[in-house]
Amino acid sequence: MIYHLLYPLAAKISLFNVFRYITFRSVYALLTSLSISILFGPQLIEWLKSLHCRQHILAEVTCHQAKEGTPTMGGIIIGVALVVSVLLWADLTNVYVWLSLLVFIGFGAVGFWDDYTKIVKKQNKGISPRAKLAGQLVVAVAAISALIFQPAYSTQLAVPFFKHVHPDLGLFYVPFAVFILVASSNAVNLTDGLDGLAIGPLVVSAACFSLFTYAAGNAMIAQYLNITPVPGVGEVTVVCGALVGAGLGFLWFNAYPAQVFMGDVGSLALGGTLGFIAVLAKQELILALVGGVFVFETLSVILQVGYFKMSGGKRIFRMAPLHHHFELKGIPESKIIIRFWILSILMALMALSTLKLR
Ligand code: 57M
Repeated sequence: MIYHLLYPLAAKISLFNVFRYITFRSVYALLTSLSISILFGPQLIEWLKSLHCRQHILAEVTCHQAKEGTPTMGGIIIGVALVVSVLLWADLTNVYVWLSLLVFIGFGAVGFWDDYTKIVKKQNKGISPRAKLAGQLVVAVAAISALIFQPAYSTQLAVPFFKHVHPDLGLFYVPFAVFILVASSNAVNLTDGLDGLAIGPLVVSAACFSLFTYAAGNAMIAQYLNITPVPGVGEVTVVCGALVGAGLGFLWFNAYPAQVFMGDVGSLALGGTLGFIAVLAKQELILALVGGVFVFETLSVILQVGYFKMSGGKRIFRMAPLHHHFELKGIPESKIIIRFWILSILMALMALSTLKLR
């Protein structure tokens, strides 16, 4: 709204020209969402406490017993900060901006449904995995179907390292992209098991994708870097900026020892949105490197469950997802978290370097 209100004034006062720039608005989107989540975070935590939205810790998770009763569903503050900031700073005539917000809200609604069933209705297991997956599929299919009908959007796939390989998946792009959104949503959810473990790499990934969306949306940069141009997607950089700010603001309270957890309302929404931004930027495959921490965590579960079934009860890790393995080895929680953050930064830098390795 600020963009729509103030940029037209540039015709009279040249200073307002600054609102034209995606970079400027992305930085202010970041600062706005950061301020909202830090300023309103304490109120939200008190509100969640008053509604008894508190995490129950299973008895077998001995090293987490001190966390019993920590308020959860803090992802709501990320959502509020993100939506307000994007509405203020983005060009609201841009369809990709709206689709990104709708993906966040859609996946967030599925997570909210699960949290509500678990925490408010006290049904310990929440909604069934099948219902959760069905909800995620509905949101993902709707978003990707809307996306491929955009005239400027191509169903070609960019393959990292190979600048001339762009297979056109045609209609098969829909199931492929839907898989990315759902997998990314669940991977962030699995990772969200230690204080700041999911939101740290999420902020790093969103920052990294802000560069990819900016580059894809700028014809000259896209041509120079030999990446698929997506006219209009540069505006999603504002969404990435708002995500980084909202995530950092949430981390303020979720940092070890956490005052609040994000809940599925946060983890499913953030993961789905990250996947969608990778699809928008036409960097679908590189997401596996940018979000490498989420991939390792998910692979550890797949390997653990697969090996457990095949070997008749043996395990590869002491416990999956991977962060539990390190905890059970006696590594302090804060050390595991910071090491995962370091890995995440390294992998994001490697992903950015692929822009020149083609
Ligand atoms: C949700 N939820 C956290 C919090 C957070 C198939 C199987 C691997 C599934 C997996 C699972 O259920 N994962 C999804 C993980 C939970 O956090 C809540 O959930 C939200 C995210 N959805 O926002 O509201 C607990 O995580 C801890 N936590 C923090 N700080 C945070 O900032 O410390 C979360 C956020 C919280 C808190 O303790 O209560 C979770 O871990 O449950 N299941 C598992 O991860 C289980 N693993 C397992 O069973 N492994 C088996 C097999 C099946 C692979 C094995 O290795 O043999 C673990 N879950 C728990 N304890 N709770 C086992 C140990």
